Amino acid sequence: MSHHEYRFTAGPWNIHSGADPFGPPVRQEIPFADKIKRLHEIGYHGVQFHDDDIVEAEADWTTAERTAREVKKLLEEHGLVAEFVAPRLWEDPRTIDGAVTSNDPDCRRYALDRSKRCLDLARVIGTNKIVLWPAREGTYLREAKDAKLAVERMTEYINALLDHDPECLILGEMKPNEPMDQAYFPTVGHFIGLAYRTKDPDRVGALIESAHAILAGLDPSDEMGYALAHGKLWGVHLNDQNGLKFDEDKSFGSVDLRRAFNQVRILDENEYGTNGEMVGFDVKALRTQKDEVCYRHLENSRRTFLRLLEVVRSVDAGRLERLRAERDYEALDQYILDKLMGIE
Ligand code: XUL
Ligand code: MN
Repeated sequence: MSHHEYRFTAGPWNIHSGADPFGPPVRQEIPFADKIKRLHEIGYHGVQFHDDDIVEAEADWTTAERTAREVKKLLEEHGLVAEFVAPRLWEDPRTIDGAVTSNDPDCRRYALDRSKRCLDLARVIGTNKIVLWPAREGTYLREAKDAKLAVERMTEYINALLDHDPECLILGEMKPNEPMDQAYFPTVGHFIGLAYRTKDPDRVGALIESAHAILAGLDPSDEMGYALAHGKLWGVHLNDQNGLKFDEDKSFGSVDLRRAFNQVRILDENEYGTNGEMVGFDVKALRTQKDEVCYRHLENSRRTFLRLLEVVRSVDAGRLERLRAERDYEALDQYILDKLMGIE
């Protein structure tokens, strides 16, 4: 097994002032340039963006291009790169009932135009990856939209993006619910099925978020295994989630260390990262956190990943194989628990 290095990323939204649906901000807003500097200082290599993290969605293209160049320069000053750009298709009034799967053709046109612009922005900032989190591509009630048509519309939309930029890579980030009651593409399997229906399946892959898999009642490392088997795991959003609640975006490993261990294990066994993939953390600071320690969740997630990596790499592969062959899964269970407790 290779012992390659990992490159870590996070988005500017992962450093935030703590407002939630029930209360106002509790920390100072931090200027973008300060976030970038600090991410570098705490061992991060790249930044993930929404299109409007770079420049307002309404800005004309000349302004947008200039601003994206400035942001790229800022990244370069700190030795950072942009990992991907994601069109934020869930805040505009035109996407209230979905962007790609809206019943209204004008709304679908808006979503497509904005996504094409996102591809252009991605190129200026130095990446060919865009991430699609289909936030409102679902329903609150079954009769509101046509579930079969939704798949056709998503396929057409992706085809149009593939045409727009022949070099782009499209990464779907699936989540089963929130803000919608039911999403049309709740898991990575749904999206990969759709990827094969597009005109260039080799350029359509996935980003897997731990919390989203858990919300679907699935194990994140198994979801990663599925995408890896298709050669389509091009991004991750590692975090943690305490059961079926709102999307908590807890620090990686905070709830279930063994579940985190298995994510690191499958990534490392498959040499994730050797093809330019990065380890993204989509984590949120607890609202109780004070200003001076508002990067702790990012520092901790990285630290936990690297510590678990040591544990993963210390697993005795021969012993594991023997226990598998003997089908002594009780002994295997305890071996892993002892590893996690630092006994073995
Ligand atoms: C939503 C989510 C998003 C995406 C990027 O749950 O995870 O932040 O990661 O659009
Ligand atoms: Mn995410």
